[in-house]
Amino acid sequence: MKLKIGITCYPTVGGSGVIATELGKLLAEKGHEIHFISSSMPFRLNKVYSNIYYHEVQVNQYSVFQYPPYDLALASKMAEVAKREKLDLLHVHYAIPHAVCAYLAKKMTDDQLKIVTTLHGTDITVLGYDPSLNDMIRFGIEGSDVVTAVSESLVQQTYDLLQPKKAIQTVYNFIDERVYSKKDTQDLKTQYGISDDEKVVIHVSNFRKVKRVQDVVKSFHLIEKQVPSKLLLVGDGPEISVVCNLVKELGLKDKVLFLGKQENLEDLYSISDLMLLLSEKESFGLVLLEAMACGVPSVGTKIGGIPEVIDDGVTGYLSDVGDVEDIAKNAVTILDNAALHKEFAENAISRVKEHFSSQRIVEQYEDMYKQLIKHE
Ligand code: GMT
Repeated sequence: MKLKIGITCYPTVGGSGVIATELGKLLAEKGHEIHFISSSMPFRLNKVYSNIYYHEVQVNQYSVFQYPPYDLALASKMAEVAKREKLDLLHVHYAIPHAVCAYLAKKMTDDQLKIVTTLHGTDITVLGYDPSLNDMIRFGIEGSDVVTAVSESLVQQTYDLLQPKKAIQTVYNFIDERVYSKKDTQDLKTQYGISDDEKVVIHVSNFRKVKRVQDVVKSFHLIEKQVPSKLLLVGDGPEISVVCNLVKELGLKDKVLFLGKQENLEDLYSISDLMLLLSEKESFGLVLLEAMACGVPSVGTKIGGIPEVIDDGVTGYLSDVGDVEDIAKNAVTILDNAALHKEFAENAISRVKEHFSSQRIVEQYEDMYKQLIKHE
C-alpha cells in the first residue's frame, strides 16, 4: 500500500528536524508520496526526489495583526494540501503547535485525515511545565490518532507531567547508516593540528543551557591532564560566549577547537575517540547515535533517554549530571585502555545496528501508518 503522507517539523537545525526529514526521504525511497509542509525547506532535504514535495507556509503581514498568525497559516496550508493531494495522514513532529494545527486541519477537511504526532523532548520537558501551555499540549496529544515519543523516558515524563488520556508508544530515533559509518579521515586530524598521539574528544550540540557545555569543558580540563588530547566543540548557540570564556579562564585555548556548525559530521566522528553529552535534559540524544554508528564510545549523563542509548559499561559510561570528576574518570578509563576502547567501539556499532537501524525504525512507522489507515 503506497501512502500519501504530509510531514511537518521545525525545519532548522535540530534532531527533530533531522529525524522528520530523514524519515520522509526513506519513506519516499520505499515509494510513498511525501509532502513536507513547513516554514522553510528542511535543511537536510538536499537532493531532488520525484515523490517528495515541499509546501511552504507563508504568513501574510496585516496591520491588524500584532503578531503574524503562523499557526493558523500552517493549519490552513495543511488543510489545503491534504484536500488537494488527498493525503492519508499528517505526521507532525512536536505537539506544539504542530499537533494542534494538524487537528484544526483535520476539522477543516472531511475529518478523515489521520494525525500521527511524535514528541521529541522540549515540547514536554520544558513547555510541559508552562501552565499557560500544558492544557494545549495535552489537547494536541489527545487530538492525535497515534502518538509516539523518542524514548521510554519521554513517554513516562509525558504521563507524569500531563496525564494525557492517550496511549503513547516509544519509537526510537535512527540514523541513515549509509551516511554514518567510520570513514578514513586521518588527514583531517593533521589538518586540525592534532598529533597522532593525541586523543580527540568531541561534543556536538546547539549550545543551549540544557546541554551544559561548560561541564564538557570542565571535564575535558581534567581529562587532558591525564591523557594528551584535544576537544572539538561542534555547533553554535546561546552559551557559546560563556563557554569561550571558560576555555580561556582554564588556559585551554590551544586544546579546544571551536568548529561552529558543521555538516558531514561523520568525518568529525571518524577522527574522534570519545563523545561527551552531559545534558541535564535530553529525551534521546541523536548525536550519541551518530557517533556510535561511527564507532565512537561515549560518556553521557544519567538522565532522560541517554541511558536508553548508551549501554553503561558496554558502549560507554553514564555519570550524574554535573559530576565532572566522575565524567573525567570514566572518559580516561576509555581513552587510556586501547583494548577497552576497541571493545566499546565495536559494541557501539552493533548496538546501533541492533536497536536503532533506519530499516527497523522506518518499518515501525510504516506499520503504524498502515494500521491506522486500515482502521478507517
Ligand atoms: O536538543 C535540542 O535542543 C534540539 C531538539 C530538537 O527539537 O531537535 O532535540 C530533541 O529531539 C531530538 C530528536 O528526537 C532528540 O535527540 C533530543 O534529545 C531532543 N532534545 C532534548 O530533549 C533537549
